[in-house]
Amino acid sequence: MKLELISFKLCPFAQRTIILLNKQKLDFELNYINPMSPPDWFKQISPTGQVPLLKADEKIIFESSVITEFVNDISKTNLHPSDPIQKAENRSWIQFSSTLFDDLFDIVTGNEEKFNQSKIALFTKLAKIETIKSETKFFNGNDFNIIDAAFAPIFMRLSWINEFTKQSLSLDKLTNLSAWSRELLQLDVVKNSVVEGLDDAYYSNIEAREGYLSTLLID
Ligand SMILES: N[C@@H](CCC(=O)N[C@@H](CS)C(=O)NCC(=O)O)C(=O)O
Repeated sequence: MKLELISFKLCPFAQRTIILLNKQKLDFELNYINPMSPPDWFKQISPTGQVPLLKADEKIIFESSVITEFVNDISKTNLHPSDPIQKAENRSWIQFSSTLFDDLFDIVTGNEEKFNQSKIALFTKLAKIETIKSETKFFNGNDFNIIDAAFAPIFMRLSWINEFTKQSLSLDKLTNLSAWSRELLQLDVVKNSVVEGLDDAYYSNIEAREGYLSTLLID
């Protein structure tokens, strides 16, 4: 099957799908667009106007959680729990994790008041995940699963923000999440899921947004 992923370099949702495609060692063509000014051909094939979008032969598959499950379905190794309850729980938390990006967007773009509100919202959610995350290496144990691919992009962005500021979004008090984040961010499959220099691009993005977070940047 011919796979082509349409992505955007800064997109955390697309990053999830790249992690899974690489983890499953599938061949795919990777093409970048800017979804804020999409080319006409993309508008014609994308129902939502959003990336990631996967072309599987001529079929169009969209929504990162659907793409990652599809990638898993066509692979030899299963990276989802086989127990239906555990699989459903994983799917619930994957969906929950997507809402963290809304808070992160407001943290990056908002004024001081919005920043503080969104930081509370983000950490309230993270605290909930902390209580259900066991002390195992990855979410479900010692093996990397789809849910790990779903969370890695948020941890990558939090670690960049902490590096660029004086730990303004530190995970230190959330010990299970800190350990999980460290495990994920050292994996090649996670490191190689973004283009080189994306951390600098993310720094520039924070600066360009001119929100409160940009005032916390250290050079
Ligand atoms: N629920 C979607 C969210 C994807 C998404 O928000 N993509 C952003 C880029 S990171 C996008 O394409 N934005 C353009 C738009 O919404 O028009 C998924 O999980 O795939």
